[in-house]
Amino acid sequence: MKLTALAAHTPEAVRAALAARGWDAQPAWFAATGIQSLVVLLEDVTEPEREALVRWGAKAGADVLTGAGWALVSAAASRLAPLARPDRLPAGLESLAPELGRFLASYADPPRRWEIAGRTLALDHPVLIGIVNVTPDSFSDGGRFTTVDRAIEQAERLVADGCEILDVGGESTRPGAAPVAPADEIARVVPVVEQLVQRGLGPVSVDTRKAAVARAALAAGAAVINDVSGLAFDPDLARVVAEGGAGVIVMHMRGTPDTMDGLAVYRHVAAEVAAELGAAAARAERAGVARERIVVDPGFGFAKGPEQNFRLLDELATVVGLGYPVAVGPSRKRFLGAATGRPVEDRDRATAVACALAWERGARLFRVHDAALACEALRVAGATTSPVPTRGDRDREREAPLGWNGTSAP
Ligand code: PMM
Repeated sequence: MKLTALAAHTPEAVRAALAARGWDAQPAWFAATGIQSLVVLLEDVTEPEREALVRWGAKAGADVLTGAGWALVSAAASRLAPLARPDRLPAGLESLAPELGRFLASYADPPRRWEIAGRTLALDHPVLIGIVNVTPDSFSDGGRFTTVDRAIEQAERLVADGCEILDVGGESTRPGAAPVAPADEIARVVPVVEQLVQRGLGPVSVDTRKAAVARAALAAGAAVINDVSGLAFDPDLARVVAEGGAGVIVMHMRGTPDTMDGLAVYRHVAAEVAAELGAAAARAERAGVARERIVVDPGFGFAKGPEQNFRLLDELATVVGLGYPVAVGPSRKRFLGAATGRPVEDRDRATAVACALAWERGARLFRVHDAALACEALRVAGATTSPVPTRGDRDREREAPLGWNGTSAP
């Protein structure tokens, strides 16, 4: 007998090994994701639930580590699947099914599209979002692109370098930055949005926390609102997004740019950021924003210190597990300087590496200042993962057996 160790950090190695042995794309993907080992952390677990989990674990061959009120469960996805099915669920674990079902469904069938105003963006490859700052005090552009002409010039370069979306921002979110009145922010942002749309550059996203700015931007042709406050700053913003049929990026932060550094206290940063982001995305859905229009972003650098940013980058799969497409914006941020010793104007290589790592952990959109380096890094990263079978592949393989999570179309 001959032994070969396969890589287990993604289902890719198993999928490729099965494909090399003649399996079709869909069953190979099903099987590879099904035998992938997953670890879920359960909290607010009652004592009877804990006992039921331990009994199930012993029978199912799953590892269960528990303490008062919590359990860590490690098992192949296909072994966890019965816990999400009311008809196969062991007695006493009923409260687990809905959340686990949602997680397993998005794990087996990650979102592949993002609906924004007027179009659908495919997420089967890394999507670059180019930053067009029209603030006089943005920390990394140093205010070089304050006029419309310069913003357009910058946007053209970003598109030429591979950006598919342009993110226009008229308010600096750096700690200590002067607040900008909505009318001033509109005056900065709207002429740039209009020009970008007129020239066919875009789709255009607008980085704002304010409903009035979002409304004006959408009327000018923007397709996405990017809110660094995670819909917490302006209670009307989510409704404006919903009414405008726009896409939204819901970013995680705590407090405001002026108070956030003091709020960077976490016991388990990835789990807490994911929980808070999940609540923000649920707020968007309650306000009428369709799930397909929502992207979440862990908010690197916002209410996080360097170590917390690196933990979050490493544990990004926890945010991906929420089931929304994930955007990241590590571009030129301080934590990259902390690791490399490089000043802000020399962090594009570090940004490109961070983007590639984030792709491998499941991020699909990347907000960057310099697109050329990030694009190259992401082409390499993207080439290491073959896409999940598309609907077309599935139609061709309609005769395939049911998936491990009990659905015929994962
Ligand atoms: N970072 C900044 C501003 N907007 N939006 C999203 N979605 N994600 C981010 O990480 C993010 C953001 C701050 O950086 P900048 O001032 O260089 O644009």
